[in-house]
Amino acid sequence: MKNRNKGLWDEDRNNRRQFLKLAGFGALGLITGGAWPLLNHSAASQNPETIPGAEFNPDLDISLTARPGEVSIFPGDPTRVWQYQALVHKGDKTRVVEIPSSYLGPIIKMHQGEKIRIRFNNSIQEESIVHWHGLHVPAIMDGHPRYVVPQGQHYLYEFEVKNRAGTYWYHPHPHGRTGPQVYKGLAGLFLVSDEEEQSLGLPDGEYDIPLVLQDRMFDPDNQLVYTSGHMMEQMTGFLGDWIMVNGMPDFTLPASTCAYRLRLLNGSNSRIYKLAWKDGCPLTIIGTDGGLLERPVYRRYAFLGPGERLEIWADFSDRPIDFETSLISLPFDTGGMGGSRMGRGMMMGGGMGQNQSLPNGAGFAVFKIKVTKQVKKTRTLPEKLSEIRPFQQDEAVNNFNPRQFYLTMRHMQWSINGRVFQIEDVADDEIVRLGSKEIWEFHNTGGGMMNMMNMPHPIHLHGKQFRVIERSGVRHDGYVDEGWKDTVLLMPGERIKILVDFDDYPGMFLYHCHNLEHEDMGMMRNYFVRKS
Ligand SMILES: [Cu+2]
Repeated sequence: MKNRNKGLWDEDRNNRRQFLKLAGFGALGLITGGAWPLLNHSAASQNPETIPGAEFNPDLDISLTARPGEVSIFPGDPTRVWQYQALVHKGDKTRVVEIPSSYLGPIIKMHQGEKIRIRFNNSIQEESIVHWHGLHVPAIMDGHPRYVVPQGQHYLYEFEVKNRAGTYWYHPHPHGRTGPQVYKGLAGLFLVSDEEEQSLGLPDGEYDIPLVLQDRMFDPDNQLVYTSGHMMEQMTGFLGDWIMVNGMPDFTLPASTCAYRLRLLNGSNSRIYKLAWKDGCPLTIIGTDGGLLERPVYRRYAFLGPGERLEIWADFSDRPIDFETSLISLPFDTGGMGGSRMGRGMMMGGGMGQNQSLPNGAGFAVFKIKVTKQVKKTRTLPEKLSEIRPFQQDEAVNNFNPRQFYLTMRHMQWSINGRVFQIEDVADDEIVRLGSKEIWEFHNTGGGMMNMMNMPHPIHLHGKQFRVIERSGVRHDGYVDEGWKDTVLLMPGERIKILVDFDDYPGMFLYHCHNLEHEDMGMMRNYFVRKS
């Protein structure tokens, strides 16, 4: 079966390449099993120069299938989920790491400069496409919703991993259905290493722990409940009452008496975590979305919005056996709806539904760490982690006139500059020039209605890592804006200026709120990187 499939794949690929060549396109991004439904609006914007051609020779060649499955999460009935499942066709099999008994997809591990081919197969009953969150890839490889493929069809990804070492991830990106698809289990980590990182001697192997934080809700039969049918729930975003770590409830990390690198991803649909150690010790933060910071930073607590990552150095070398601690999420005020301050269902006739049983901003334990093993392994936290060039704000072509984006509610719909997502729509003020650096300023102005509609929005840019140059209107601390970012959390009233370098890869990319229910509602727009 496997071989037969592979044969079909190769044949299909060759046919399509041939077809595209005839059609005047240099290479292939999309494979469909039958017709070519997306040619009209996808191939036309492909740029042959930025797409690997037929000579593409991957270091790792895998299939990644989204399909229905079952996992045992609680005693009793297994939970029906959707999962990514991988099969290695070529390359080192240890680069694809399954998380045992988790709905999460496998962890894909790549080194900077390596090439990867991913044959995405869609075996769920609705359209889907995969986005590589944080990775710097050509537009056609980025998983834009216009490239969705229906059940039974495929999409071929081929790209070189250009990113710095860091914790990236992948998840579906079909318009209007990202929230439910991620919620059902479709997500996985994509870890990148590079030489700079490897020279540091950071904790590795069993001391390098990925931790995907998500919240879920279950019915009495252990089945996932997704409560976003109600408009108010769509407005706030889904909030579950079970905190899952790597797909498991009540998670405890058994630790040894040594230093750990904890890689945290907020893979929740809309929950924000205000992370802290239970004992009040500061967090030692060594990395964010786009990899290691220049130097470790220390915070009493740190926000982690949906889509964001934080890497923490945690050293248990002077702890006794049986020592226990927890990473907790502290209570905080979200400044309006969906917050801990606002009563559940207040003014909304109780219509907020059950998803407010653990509101955004509530405090809870995320996971426990228990020291169970004595080891002699001394690691010293490096004083310097990486080389990060200070940003030069005046290099931006619009230094004195940043591009403005207002996050507002319009006709009971979240929008950006009053616009909602249209699959092909790019406004004049959403076109940037290839090779330019720009400052983009986002304003979380709120939704009016006496601040009832004020909500945090984690803003994510596709295809790019950027630098945060200024955050204002701030009523919270605990942001980690250092280093390279692809997602930034804006609390109500806040403004953020970021510096983006559109140095390569022309074409259409997305920017959007990573509260997945907001995104599905249309709080997402295209931006277009134009050549010349
Ligand atoms: Cu939002």
